[in-house]
Amino acid sequence: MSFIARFITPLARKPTLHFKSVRHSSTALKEVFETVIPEQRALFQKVKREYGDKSLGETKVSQLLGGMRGLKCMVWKGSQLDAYTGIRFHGKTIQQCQEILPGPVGGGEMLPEAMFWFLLTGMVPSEENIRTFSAELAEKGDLPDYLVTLLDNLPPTLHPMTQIAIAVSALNHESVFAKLYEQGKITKANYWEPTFDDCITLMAKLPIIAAKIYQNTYRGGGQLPGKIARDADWAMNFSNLLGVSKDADFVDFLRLYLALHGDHEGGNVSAHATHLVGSALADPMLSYSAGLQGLAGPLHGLTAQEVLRFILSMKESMPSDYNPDDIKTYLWSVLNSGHVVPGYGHAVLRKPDPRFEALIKYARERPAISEHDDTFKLVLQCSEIAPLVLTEHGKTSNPFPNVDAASGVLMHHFGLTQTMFYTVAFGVSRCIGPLTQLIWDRALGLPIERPKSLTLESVMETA
Ligand code: HAX
Repeated sequence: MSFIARFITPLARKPTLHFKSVRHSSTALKEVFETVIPEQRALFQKVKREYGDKSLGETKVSQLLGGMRGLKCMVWKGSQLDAYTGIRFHGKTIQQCQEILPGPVGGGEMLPEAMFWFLLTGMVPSEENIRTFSAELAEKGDLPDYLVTLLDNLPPTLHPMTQIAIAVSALNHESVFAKLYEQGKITKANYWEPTFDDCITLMAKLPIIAAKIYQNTYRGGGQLPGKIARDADWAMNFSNLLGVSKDADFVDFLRLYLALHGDHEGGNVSAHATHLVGSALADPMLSYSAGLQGLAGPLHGLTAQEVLRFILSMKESMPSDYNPDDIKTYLWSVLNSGHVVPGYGHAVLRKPDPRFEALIKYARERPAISEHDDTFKLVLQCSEIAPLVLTEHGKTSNPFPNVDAASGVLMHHFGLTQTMFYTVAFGVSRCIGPLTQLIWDRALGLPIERPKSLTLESVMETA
């Protein structure tokens, strides 16, 4: 069993527990989380003490030169990725999470805030826990005036990802952790508490930040079309604030989308960047702003915007009665021009991304998408043909679709057509994994990250 698996398993193996909510859910969540800390701190010390001298395998020069692929160098509590079976959240598959995590009142997809709770504690929240947690997120969901002014003064031509990174950075004005640290009022043993509070504040305000960016960039600014409702869940409030679709399916799509994109273990750029910056005790807002800036890279989250453009331009360049050969020809033209096929490939996965499959399943269950949306049909066909072309091309380690291959086309279906906004929606979701981990980083007292770099000359000498 790997080091990380040993670390995670005791929590994952626990029977799923249900906690009764108290007055305030994030207070309840904080209390539940506090109960888990001693056991996990003890486990951390045990692993450190008993396994500290053990080897997790050698570091190859190819890893040092190749983006640290496969290098085991980080603890991540909530999820772990397997190249073939895909992501597991505390040992649970996406489908199992969909079965056990609470959805909205009246039924629907699992709620992303339930995923937050589950990732943080390893326990399944009760419906009541989640209703009050959603209510607290709503309560804390408004923007301070200075942030409204700041966003209103950014040029609408500024990429929406830059806008969200700026806004999240500026939100550090609200950071309780930063204030208490500066005043010398906290010690290592309780760093996690204000970190927890900041993470909830940040999560609560991300939907309105994103909606404000959408409003300013695409609608000329002014009042948002909707208001935050205390009885609405996190995704529903996001949907209301955006005001792009009244279709109930859109809200449910958002719930699934936000829950699925939240965490993908620790090594991906947005998660690792948040963790790295947080390791210097930067507050959660600054840390997550760094994560968002990594998410804005075209090989990572920005692919969300690239995929739809690519699909639309494929559609445009083919005859209306296109056949599979036309798709192949288009894919080859992309590859031959030296570009990557966006939405395909993965640094770790070696099979179709289960998040892609979950989104496709969602769409297949809705005839308005699966039977009547031509762009979606093209995405589906492409997901069958592109792996063959990429395999023939011969470079890609994983020719299968990743999560971004499906997300954009579904947003497009619901009328969210501004592709540059897609990664912002990803950024609203991605807070879930990195922030829950940041709380654990502080609870476990993880040290500042400082891996070793080598010059090429010293690589040759050492190796
Ligand atoms: N199209 C064309 N070529 C591809 C490819 C694709 N979709 N995926 C990988 N390759 C190429 C790489 O560019 C690389 O070529 P060079 O040797 O010339 O540099 C070669 O195949 C080997 O790469 P790899 O080992 O398969 O993949 P990496 O681990 O280096 O990179 C990436 C993983 C996801 C960055 C890569 O597959 C890619 O660029 N995919 C397209 C962009 C994309 O979909 N990104 C989103 C990934 C999921 C995510 O993070 N979402 O947020």
